[in-house]
Amino acid sequence: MPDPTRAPSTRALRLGICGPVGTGKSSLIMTICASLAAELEIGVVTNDIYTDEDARMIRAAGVLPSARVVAVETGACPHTAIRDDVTANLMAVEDLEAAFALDLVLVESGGDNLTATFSPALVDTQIFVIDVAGGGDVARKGGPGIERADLLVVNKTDLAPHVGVAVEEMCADATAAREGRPVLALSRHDPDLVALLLDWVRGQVASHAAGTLVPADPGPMAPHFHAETGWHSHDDHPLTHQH
Ligand SMILES: Nc1nc2c(ncn2[C@@H]2O[C@H](COP(=O)(O)OP(=O)(O)O)[C@@H](O)[C@H]2O)c(=O)[nH]1
Ligand SMILES: [Mg+2]
Repeated sequence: MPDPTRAPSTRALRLGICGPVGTGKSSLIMTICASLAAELEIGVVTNDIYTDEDARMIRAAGVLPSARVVAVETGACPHTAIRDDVTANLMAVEDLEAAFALDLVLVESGGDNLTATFSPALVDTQIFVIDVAGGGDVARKGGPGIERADLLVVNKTDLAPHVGVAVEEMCADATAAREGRPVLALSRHDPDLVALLLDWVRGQVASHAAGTLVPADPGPMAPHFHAETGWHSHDDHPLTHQH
């Protein structure tokens, strides 16, 4: 239900791309840029633990002018930079928006595990990416991103026959976990599936511009373990936990 008190937005849509390492987040960003750069003004913020590897890869792909791709180095706790203390990411997004008249800023999360999600203070909408190579049971394992991200992408469907995964079953599991939220099977090698992704992105940009997009928080990540400090959760105040 659109919120009638929300004014149409004049800033870019901020779209977060989250999910485990290697599931295809940077590739998905490059696909969106390559396909939509003619119709939308796009910028990208990447998060890497120690390097600017993802930003360099996206710049090297030549899908955007280099200055529109900015890297945030997160240190050893990449989920904190997208969830608890989003300052560095927000500054990177706002700098891009100030430098270029953008319609869309894509924020890629740092390589992390199944449990990390973006704060609604940083992004307006978010995609969680899993892939068939991670195993057919990943969707059943749940977590805030799989269950409540605005879109769940089940990626690399072209690999399914090689890794013995039934894509339909995996998507059905995901759909059951998501209470009606959308699930998209995707392969960058399948233009029909890529077209569905692009339509979803266009729809989000349009409803953001119209002021009808209401950011939904998937919720905090589950309690988890760091070797140095042991178990902690991210539902506490950002300043009260240390890594
Ligand atoms: N077969 C296949 N490989 C893909 C697809 N998308 C990405 N990849 C590959 O998966 C690997 C990891 O991709 P990347 O985008 O760097 O993942 P990220 O760590 O989530 O950003 C790379 O070798 C990509 O070429 C896809 O749709 N199909
Ligand atoms: Mg990446």
